[in-house]
Amino acid sequence: MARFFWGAWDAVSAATVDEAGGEGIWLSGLCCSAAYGLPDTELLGLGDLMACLGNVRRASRLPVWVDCATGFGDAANFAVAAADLHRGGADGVCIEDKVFPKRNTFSKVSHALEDVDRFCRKIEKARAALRGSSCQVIARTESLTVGEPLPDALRRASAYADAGADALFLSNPAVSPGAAIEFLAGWNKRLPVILLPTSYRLDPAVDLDDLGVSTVIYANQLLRAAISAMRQVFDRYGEDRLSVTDHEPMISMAEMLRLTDKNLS
Ligand code: SPV
Ligand code: MG
Repeated sequence: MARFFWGAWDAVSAATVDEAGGEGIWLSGLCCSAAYGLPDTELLGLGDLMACLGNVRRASRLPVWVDCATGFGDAANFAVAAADLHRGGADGVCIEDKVFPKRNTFSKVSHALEDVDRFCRKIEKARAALRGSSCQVIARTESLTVGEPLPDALRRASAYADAGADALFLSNPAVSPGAAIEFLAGWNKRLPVILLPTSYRLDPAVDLDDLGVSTVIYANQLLRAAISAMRQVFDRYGEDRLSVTDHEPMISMAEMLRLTDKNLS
């Protein structure tokens, strides 16, 4: 059965996923960067990401996959980062096949894809650094994002499987899942596939297991929803400055303390 992971960036978002029955956590580069006031362009350092991971780990024992963007440099750097992140509680480390500094998949700025061999070295080195552990090396291809034809995405996916990746993350910022479904039909299920329906909606009639989809990630919906909820408070405040003590649209103080004080006893 395909599992559903949710993007989190701190202990509160992780606890929310955990309590709602999420099956895993995606430590989102976009959300962690946003929490630091940074754009999603790899300005967030390994130490910052480790701090986010530590906070998430305080709140949840769910599997956590860490979004490592392009992997902190070359293959040797990524191998060190992968081992550190695993020691810090990561169950998976994901790298994407763009050149540093990457831009968010949905950015209008043009993206360049990494050379296939260079990217495969990153996978190999990280796999070697994590040998003996169950931590997964997840290879993310941005081939569809940059508008490469389907055979390019399939060729890259095969090369990443040969290099030892444990799963393939298929990025696709389209409004329809068509290209992702076409990819899955052409892929030989050598690796489980991870989908991100951020801009497209998956058809409930589609059998994800049959297509070889192991995981669906809602990568940044919770942060976007949280911002939306904060804005609603300000909308009400705009209409009535005294309305903000109405507790109905927000969790109670008792509930807030339950979340923060869980580890006190
Ligand atoms: C993230 O949340 O950091 C992701 C997903 O990588 S996306 O920004 O939608 O590409
Ligand atoms: Mg990201």
